Amino acid sequence: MTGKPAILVYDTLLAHIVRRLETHFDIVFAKRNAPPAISPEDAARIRGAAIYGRFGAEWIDILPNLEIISHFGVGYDGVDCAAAARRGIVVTNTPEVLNDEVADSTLGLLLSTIHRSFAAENWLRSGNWLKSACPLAPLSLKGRTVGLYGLGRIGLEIAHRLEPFKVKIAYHTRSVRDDVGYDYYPSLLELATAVDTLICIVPGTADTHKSVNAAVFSALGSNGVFISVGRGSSVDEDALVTALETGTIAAAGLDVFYDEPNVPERLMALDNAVLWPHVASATVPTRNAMGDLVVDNIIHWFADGKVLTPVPETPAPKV
Ligand code: A2R
Repeated sequence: MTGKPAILVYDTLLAHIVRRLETHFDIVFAKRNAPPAISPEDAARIRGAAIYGRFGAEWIDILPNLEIISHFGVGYDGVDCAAAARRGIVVTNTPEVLNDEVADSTLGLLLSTIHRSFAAENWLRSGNWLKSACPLAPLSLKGRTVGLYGLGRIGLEIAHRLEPFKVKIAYHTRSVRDDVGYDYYPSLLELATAVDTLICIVPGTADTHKSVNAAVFSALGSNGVFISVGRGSSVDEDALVTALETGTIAAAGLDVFYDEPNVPERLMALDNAVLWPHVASATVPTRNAMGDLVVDNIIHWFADGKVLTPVPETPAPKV
């Protein structure tokens, strides 16, 4: 193959990424969230893909010369890594550069859920303050025990930010960390039983699928607060809505959902839920940093056959 490598790029990808890619590569735009529609000529010349969310066998199978899938985002559960691995295609993601932003946002979501700051602001903007004082928030962060379901790169940053709030911190992962002093629970259910605040920051995998379920909410209890910032697929959303409707738990703050961007009407109707449109990393500086990693992985791959951040399912030489 001669000339610049051709890169498939989802049409809704950050402009910053497209601008940088355009200076090194030929770009073939593809519609995101739609069945693949691409000419056989383009399919044959594409050697890389800059994408996010779903990128399954329907794409991988029709791109015979694909070498690298550079995923925008740390969670790459939408990429069919098994299909990529079978073909020797390298998959990369964007870890680390979003840790601080997501951890900051998580604390914001937790405080907003507990203090109901959205309701207080609505109260002011609706002119209600002129008539009476804003109702008290029913919950407080003070004295809580916060359980982290997931204590990886992002989870640890969340834990560090929780420390100054003087809450107790505990966690559940599959393996105990020897570098933290937080209480470890060998199962999610045991963690939920021990805490009154649960933060979900595990990846979306077959093991975590709908793992935050009715039993977990019941264990969390009527003073319980649930915060979800990992993947919506980890939560049994029907069970969550029921738990919020019936007072099985007190409140929830959600940045991720099972079937984004579709949010169940029952959830929308609840005033004890804070709902964010998957924006925990969504600031210009952080999204640009993630975008730079997407581009740099592709540049390195075509320059010297190495990448910065391969996912474990498709090991590759590292820069
Ligand atoms: O289980 P471990 O020891 O591998 O700990 C990881 C934990 N984790 C799990 N915990 C319990 N049951 C599971 N089945 C399970 N699977 C994984 O989640 C580790 O503590 C954490 C994942 O950490 P990292 O791989 O460093 O991911 P990072 O960068 O913190 O991002 C977490 C997720 C992404 O995958 C996206 O879905 C989302 O946050 O943005």
